[in-house]
Amino acid sequence: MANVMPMRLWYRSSAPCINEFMPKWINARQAPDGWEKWSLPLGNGYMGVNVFGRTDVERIQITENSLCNPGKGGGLNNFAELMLEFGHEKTENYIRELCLDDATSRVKYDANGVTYTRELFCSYPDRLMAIKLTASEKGALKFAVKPFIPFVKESEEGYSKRGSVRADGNLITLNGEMEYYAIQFEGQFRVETPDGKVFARDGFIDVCDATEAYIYAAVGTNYRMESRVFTEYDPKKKLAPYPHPHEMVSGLIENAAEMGYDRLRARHLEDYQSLYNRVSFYVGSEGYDIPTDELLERYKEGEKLPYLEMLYYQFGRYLLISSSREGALPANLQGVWNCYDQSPWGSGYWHNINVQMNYWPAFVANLAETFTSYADYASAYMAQAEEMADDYIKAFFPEKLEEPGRNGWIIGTAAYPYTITNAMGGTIENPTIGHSGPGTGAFTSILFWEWYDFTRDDKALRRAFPILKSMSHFLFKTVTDVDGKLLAKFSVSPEQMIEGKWRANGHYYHTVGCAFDQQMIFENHYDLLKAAAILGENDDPDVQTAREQIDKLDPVQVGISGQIKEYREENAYGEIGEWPHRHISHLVGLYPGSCINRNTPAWMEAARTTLHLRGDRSTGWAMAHRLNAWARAMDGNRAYKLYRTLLSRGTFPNLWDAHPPFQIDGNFGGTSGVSEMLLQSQAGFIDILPALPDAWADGSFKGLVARGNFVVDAEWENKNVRTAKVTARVGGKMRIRCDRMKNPVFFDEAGQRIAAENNGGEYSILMNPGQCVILKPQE
Ligand code: FUC
Repeated sequence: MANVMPMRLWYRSSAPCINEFMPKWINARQAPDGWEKWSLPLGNGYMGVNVFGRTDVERIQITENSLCNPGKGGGLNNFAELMLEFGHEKTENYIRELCLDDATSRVKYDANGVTYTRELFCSYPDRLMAIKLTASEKGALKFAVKPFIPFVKESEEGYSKRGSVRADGNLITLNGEMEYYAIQFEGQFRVETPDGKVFARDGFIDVCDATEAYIYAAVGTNYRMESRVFTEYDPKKKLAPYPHPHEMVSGLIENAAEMGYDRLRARHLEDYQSLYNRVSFYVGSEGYDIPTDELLERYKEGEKLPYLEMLYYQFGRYLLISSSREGALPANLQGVWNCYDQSPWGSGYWHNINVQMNYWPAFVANLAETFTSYADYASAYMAQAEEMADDYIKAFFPEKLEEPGRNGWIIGTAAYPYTITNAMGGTIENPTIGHSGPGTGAFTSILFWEWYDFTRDDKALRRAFPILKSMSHFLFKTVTDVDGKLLAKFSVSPEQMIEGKWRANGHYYHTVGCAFDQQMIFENHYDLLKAAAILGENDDPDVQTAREQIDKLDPVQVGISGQIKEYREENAYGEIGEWPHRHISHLVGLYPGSCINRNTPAWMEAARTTLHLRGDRSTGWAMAHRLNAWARAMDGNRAYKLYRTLLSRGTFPNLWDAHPPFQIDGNFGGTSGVSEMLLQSQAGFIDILPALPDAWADGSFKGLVARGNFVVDAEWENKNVRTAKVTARVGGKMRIRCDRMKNPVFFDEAGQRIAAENNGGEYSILMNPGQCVILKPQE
């Protein structure tokens, strides 16, 4: 099922590139506006590519997520810069685009009476980037292919980066070593032209007299996403057993040359579209013919431009497919895109909201496969996470310490491809600097339950169960009996500060039983109980303890302002901490958790009050979290307002989310928020259009997924659902509410009526795998 209309970001000028083309200009943390705000991202999980679309010297920047250099507190490094020198200064009819329908970037312009085109994509099945270049006149294509290694540092002790670039025939090989983790890296660029000439020079290749040319690029390092990388504490030895990437990269490049561009492209399309095409979303076409930067500007002025709203939604799905694929590292804080020497926050996997938000759209927006890379990452770090739980319990609850490896697992805020950190965000020796409580682990494990709940895949359940169980086992130890309640001790609501003026002079507030930790512990135990019931593990000792403890967690308390209390000791809203804080950690039970739902009306009301009091304006991802929360609070117009705010105040012209700086979490949170407006299922039934705004009075969606692995389509007019369709991927009891359809009647595909049980507007039907039912209002 294709989208109702083409989805593309497009511009009439190239991305700016200031002081370009010398490695020395890309200074650490210097904001290279062109890259962050204007370049267009491609990716296949294994590599990320930013295309500038320039005509004088094209800049194509390449990222590989394992090339980390933790020197000076940073993390991910820029892998390579590929320059294509055309020398076309004066051009006409310029256009560049990123088409989401085929995950392809294109550049087209006229220079000297010739039309030049470029087409670029990153293929997951063939693990490479491919570029096709053409000229409208025979032999008019002439350019130099010049890759370089940015941020080479020969002399920085302990943190050096060395490398060289060699051209031979039609192949350029770039390789080197980054000292800290002894990372060996290699990239290859192969140039092909059916009718032109290719000359290898000193580190680059000249192409001339061509009408058509192709470049294939593949990159790799000796990194492996395996346990030993995390449990080996000597950075130099982490990658010691793994082979140099040369053979792997050579294999990819040879395969590319053998296949040729058209086959590579067909394989790319087949792979990409098998994921992307599953979902369509339509609420109006206005804005389609406006360049994306102008579209965003006009949107900020308040124009109604639904095309941008659809585009941003699908862009989030596109980015997830492009940055999170099985076999590669998961999507980090910037997905798989980084041009810096020291990337912001090290491009880490930040676990007090950011990395979880990356995966919030995965299940509902029909991309469950993208979660596999995070699940595999978790399998790799789990042994270290268990060691850290041992240390943590030893330091804080020595009386509860069990044998090593028997204390559950823990994850703190900061995590990277090579190491994770403990739950306080600080060190065991100095826990006072921590800023996020033990709930961060359960904030993570919730994704594993959702993975199963949305897919109903036994394999996912078998992976989720031990993760939930071991997390509960750890959490049992972190709670203390206080007047009959079990409260997390050393509890911290992520990043909330007290005293001083905001960050200046302030410090993190440490307490007992804050809402964040209590709600997350509750959700983990609850998910464990559901998983255990399915697997017949009800008698497991941890499951029994979770059952005993769950009712004593008291996850939601309402204060005198009618708010959900962030802290038990708080009376009125905002008494403790920054009242407009970006984190809304006391609402994690509303989203992504589900203990606050439409069956708990008093809590729901308190959640709304809290959202009002907290305010809408915040950083990129924080607005996205509010959007999801308002959708769960079933206020469509307010959710829509948040979506508009996110787009207007937290989005760069290339539609990347602006924390600022660029963080990809807000993109993903935006996509999940819109999905939540359209479809929810956390309260035990499928809820169609639970938060539909007036602005989307007419529209349709196809392919969203509800828990139970039911795929849902709907069409509506004047906010009334005209027809909806539910397809059972795995079958089972389907429960549904569709308050926007009067007296729904159920049909099979042949138009035969199907009986449904009606329980106060909640209908249920037992469905077979593959079966579909269609809902229509009674005539
Ligand atoms: C969390 C947030 C910050 C930032 C950082 C990467 O700690 O509180 O705002 O997004 O992650």
